[in-house]
Amino acid sequence: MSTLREAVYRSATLGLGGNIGEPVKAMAAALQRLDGHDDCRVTAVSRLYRTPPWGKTDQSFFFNACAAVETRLSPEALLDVCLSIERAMKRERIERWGPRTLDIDVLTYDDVIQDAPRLELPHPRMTERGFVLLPLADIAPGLVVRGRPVSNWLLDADATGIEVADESGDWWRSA
Ligand code: PH2
Ligand code: MG
Ligand code: MG
Repeated sequence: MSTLREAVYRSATLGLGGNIGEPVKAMAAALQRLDGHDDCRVTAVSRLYRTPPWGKTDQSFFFNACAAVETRLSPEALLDVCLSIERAMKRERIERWGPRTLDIDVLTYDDVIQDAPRLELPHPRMTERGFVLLPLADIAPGLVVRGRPVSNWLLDADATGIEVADESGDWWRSA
């Protein structure tokens, strides 16, 4: 029996976003693929948000959402699955913080804190971004990140211009 099969399921959260092509379709397809993965299941998906671009502001609005998954993959293997899904969705990325078809970030993995160059956990900028905290608060308001619950970080976050684009947590099953 392989170690992979014996591993217990761990909880992780993911942030999804995109602003070129058909980002909602790409995000939905990505979540369906993750849910269909042998070592991964999607346990909750936030509402869908339309968000002003952050960092580099002269680009289109983004769509953003967050998901909770249970996985028996290691953090790095989960990241690899996310990156391969990004590639499969023909991700195009020209510059840092610039337009992209699909971005999937591993936000948290259990209570793992690591500073590894490939994957920093928790995601280093998640606690300052409204486009991450608002959707994450839909599905995990009590999740403690860097000593504070997500709902509490949200109080300090700038949510200007962020709108709910789809009220249901089911948008990803049909898109
Ligand atoms: N992602 C970025 C940079 N800026 N802005 C919004 N609104 N949403 C994003 O997902 C986003 C961003 C880099 O990953
Ligand atoms: Mg990102
Ligand atoms: Mg990314």
